[in-house]
Amino acid sequence: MSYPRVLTVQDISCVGQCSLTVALPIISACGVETCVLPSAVLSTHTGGFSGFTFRDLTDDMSGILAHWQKEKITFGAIYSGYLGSTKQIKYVSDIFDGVAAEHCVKVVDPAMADHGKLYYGFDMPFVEAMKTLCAKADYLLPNLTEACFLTDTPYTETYDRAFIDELLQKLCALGCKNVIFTGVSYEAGKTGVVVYENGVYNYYEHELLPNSCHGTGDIYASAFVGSLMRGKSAFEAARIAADFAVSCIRYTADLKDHWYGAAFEPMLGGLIEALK
Ligand code: PXL
Repeated sequence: MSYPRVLTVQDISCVGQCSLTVALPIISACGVETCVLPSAVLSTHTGGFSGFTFRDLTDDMSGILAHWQKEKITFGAIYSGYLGSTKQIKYVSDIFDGVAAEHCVKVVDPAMADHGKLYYGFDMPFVEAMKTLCAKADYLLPNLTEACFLTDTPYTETYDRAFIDELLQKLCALGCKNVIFTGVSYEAGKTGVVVYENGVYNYYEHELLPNSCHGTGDIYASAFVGSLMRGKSAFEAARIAADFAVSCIRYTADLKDHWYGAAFEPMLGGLIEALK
């Protein structure tokens, strides 16, 4: 029996419930071995804290890759998230090429922007480099802001299906195979995820909660990757991940002083159930 093994490359924000501190528990809860390559270590994430520390681990990456290759270690899926530097994107691309098992699924979350703006510390050269990594993705998971940056499209919060269709075409023109486009809303009070697979458009609509939480994109992508590795179709994985993310945001709304991330831990049982 084969045992699914994923590598995820993203930062460790020691406090903040995002990136590796959510990917590792969530993908593991899906029943999938989760290997990690930290892109950077921060005391907290950059969205709302000030004075955080940032240790860039770019220079460790080529040595780590070389060791894995020497040991003949490969992965059934490689999922990249928040990356620490523009230079690092090239190393992640080498990792995609160097330690992919046969039929390895490459998932790129271009975690770099939200609400119309790049996250702190990112610039246009980073966006340009990210386009080259997106070209290698079997599944690209952008939100609306990231999709706009990646396609040089002005950001707007008012749009229709034709606008989304055009973004999907332009994202695929970067070279990625399929797009899982999160946070696409066609109706007030609702949002959803577009699953654009082999040129076919599908949409899973769900509730739009009044509160939003930092790190929800990472929770979503992790649950998507875990579900995909458990043999779910892309649409099923997108639906399971959306329901899980919504449950985490709803739970967090009732918590006091929990502004920095989504409290996903009590919801893991529901994710495990959904995968049965
Ligand atoms: O959730 C995305 C993310 C991941 N890692 C760090 C971040 C952010 C978003 O701001 O700052 C360090």
